Amino acid sequence: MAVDLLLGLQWGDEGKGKIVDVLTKNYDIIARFQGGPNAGHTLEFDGIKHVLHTIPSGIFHENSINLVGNGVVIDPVIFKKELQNLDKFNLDYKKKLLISRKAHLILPTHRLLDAASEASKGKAKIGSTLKGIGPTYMDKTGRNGIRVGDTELSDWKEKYRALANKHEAMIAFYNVDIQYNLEELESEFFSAVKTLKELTFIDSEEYLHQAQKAGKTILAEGAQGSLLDIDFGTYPYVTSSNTTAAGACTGLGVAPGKINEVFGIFKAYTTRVGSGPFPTELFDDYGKTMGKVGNEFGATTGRPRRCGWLDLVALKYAVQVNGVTQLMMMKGDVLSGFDKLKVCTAYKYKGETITHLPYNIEEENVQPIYTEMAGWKEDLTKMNDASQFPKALNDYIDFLEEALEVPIKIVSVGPDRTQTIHR
Ligand code: 2SA
Ligand code: MG
Repeated sequence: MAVDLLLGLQWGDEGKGKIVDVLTKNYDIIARFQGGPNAGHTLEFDGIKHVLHTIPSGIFHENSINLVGNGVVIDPVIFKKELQNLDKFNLDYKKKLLISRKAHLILPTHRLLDAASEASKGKAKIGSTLKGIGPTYMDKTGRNGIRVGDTELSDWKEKYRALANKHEAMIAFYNVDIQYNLEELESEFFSAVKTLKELTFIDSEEYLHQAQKAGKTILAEGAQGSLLDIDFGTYPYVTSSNTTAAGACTGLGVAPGKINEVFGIFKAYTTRVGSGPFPTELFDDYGKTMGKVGNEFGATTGRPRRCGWLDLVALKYAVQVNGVTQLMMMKGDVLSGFDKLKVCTAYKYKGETITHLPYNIEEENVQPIYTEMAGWKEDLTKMNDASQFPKALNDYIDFLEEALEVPIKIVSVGPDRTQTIHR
């Protein structure tokens, strides 16, 4: 049986959580393959809004198994809080949540190192979520990390101590003002590890292999977005994992040939939270309206998101890198009432017009070239069939489909599960 992938095609916050939740009923297993508590996946149903960080977005569906894969980094402290938030839903999550032994742990000192690194960079800071993501992946690739499976070994606390001591020396080396009480942080950490150990740890690649053999359906849920990919994103203003399709292979142990559909999620406009280049960013009333109507605040940190027009050059790049087979457009409803819409279809780059994403998309290098389109006035949020769409919205969708050469199969017209229109 095949594995389907669901990925964000921009700088994150495209609405992946909502779509996973909508699609979950079709899958036996939902698996996260990268990122960690930097993610904020928002789900809304039955009048309740819920934000997940590390736990896969299938947790609210009765029959799906939710797997945290080897490519994910887990902060036991945040994970424990996420579990506590689930308590009110009366889910039997212990049966539905599996953790890969090979997933790496975020230690309290990883979070401190993240803060120290950001503080040392001054204006050049990445604008990280300060969840310790970068330092944890650094220890993973540097072969110093502590994995979930280590906590089952008798000597893991010694390994922990050695690594935390090294981190403390590194924090001192940064020579920035970071206040902390490690004893307190550690007692919270070890108590949270205990809670984590109440869940089932598995050799997840073997589990997924057997599940595929048994004909189970699997959806791999990405976090952040393609333009934050460590290799293909706007480096160094990226996250520290592979957010693109290839990340699902390494983050779950799924063979490339087993990947079937690649669902690419994008917003009808663009947002970015944190630092880094953003060619179509708006500083005018159009951008402010997107932020306000779209409620564009980080789901994890509460930071306001930067907003701008849709960038087709960047989106096309993401479609190609991921091999997207179906597109899903989110938040078209936010654009209702705009007198005009603009879509970036090319860049002016070193005096030339280009339609691919160049090495450096800093402001001084690229200027967006726009195609202007008519806006629509109609409120989309109560619509339940594509036949009700206004002409201007259909024109917008057709224009994008033609440029991206992939069909837009879902148009979301509001945050709720039910506000999802299939085409
Ligand atoms: P990090 O913490 O090391 O991964 O940060 C590196 C960059 O990646 C960006 N990043 C994100 N961008 C959008 N959404 C993310 N998740 C949260 C959300 C973010 C929030 O869903 O809203 O609440 O602020 C996310 N996670 C990481 C980050 O902004 C840096 O640019
Ligand atoms: Mg988010």
